[in-house]
Amino acid sequence: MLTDPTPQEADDSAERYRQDGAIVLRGVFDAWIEPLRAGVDALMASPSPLERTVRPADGSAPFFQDLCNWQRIPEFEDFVFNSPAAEIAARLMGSRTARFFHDHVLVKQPGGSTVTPWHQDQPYYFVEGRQSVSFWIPLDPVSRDVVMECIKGSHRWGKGFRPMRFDGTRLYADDDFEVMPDIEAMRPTLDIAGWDMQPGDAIAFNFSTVHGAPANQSPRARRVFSARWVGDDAVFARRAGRTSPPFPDLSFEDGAPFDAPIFPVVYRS
Ligand SMILES: O=C(O)CCC(=O)C(=O)O
Repeated sequence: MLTDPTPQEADDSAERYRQDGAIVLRGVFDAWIEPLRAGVDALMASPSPLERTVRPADGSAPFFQDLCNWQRIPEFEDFVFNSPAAEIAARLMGSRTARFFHDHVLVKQPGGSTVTPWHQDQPYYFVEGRQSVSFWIPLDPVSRDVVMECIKGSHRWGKGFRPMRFDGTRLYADDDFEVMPDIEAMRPTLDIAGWDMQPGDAIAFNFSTVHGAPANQSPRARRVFSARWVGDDAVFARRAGRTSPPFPDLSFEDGAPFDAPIFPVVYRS
C-alpha cells in the first residue's frame, strides 16, 4: 500500500519538478482509475463540441481527444475537487493555491499511427506563468515505447514554440513564436524522460516543458486523463488567434490575474 510522502520526499519531488519540469509520480491516483475510466467511457459515448479526433490517412486507429468536460462528467468533477491532485499541484508548483484550468482526454486506440508532435502547451493557452502543472494520468498500463516523453529542463529554455495543430497547420495564422527545432535530430544531445507506467501513476509536467508521444503500436488502448493546473503567478495572455481550448465567451485583459469562476481555486494552503 502506498503511504503519504514524508515532508522530505515531498520537498525532493518538488525540487526535482522545478529542475526537470517533468517527473513521474507513482501510485498517487490509484483510487481514481476506475471512476476516471467510467468518465472516459461516458465522454466517448457523448463527446463535447470540442472533441477533435485525429483519423490517420492510412486508415489506422483513431486518436480521440476531448477537452473541458469536468462540469458535465461527474467522475471528472469529483477528481478535480476530491482527489489529491490539487494539493500535489500546489506543492510541485511552489504555489499557495492550485487553480484548475481544464481537463483533457487523449485516447490512442491500438495500432493507430498518430504521433503527438513535440510541443509546449503554454503557447496553445491564454495563460502565462511559471507555476503550472499538468498531470498525465494513464488509465491503462503504458510501456516506455508508447508513453509520452518530456525533455528535461526544457521549461527553462526561456522559449515559446509555435503551436501547431496535429494535422501540421498553424494554430494562429500569424504569431511571433519560434518554430520547434527538429527534436528527433537533437535526441542524442537532450535528456529525454519517459517511463513504464501503471494505472495510478502520473507524469507531472510544466506547461512550458517540451513533450511529445509516439504512435500507439501496442495491442491495447492508451487512455489518458489529463488535469491541468495553474498557481499564484498565472495571468491571462492574449494570443494571436483562437486558443486551444478556446473559451470564446470569456473576456479578459492581457496580463490580468487568471481569475474566473470557470477556473476554480481548489486548494489553498
Ligand atoms: O498523450 C499524448 O499523446 C500527448 C499529451 C499532451 O500533449 C498533453 O497532455 O499536453
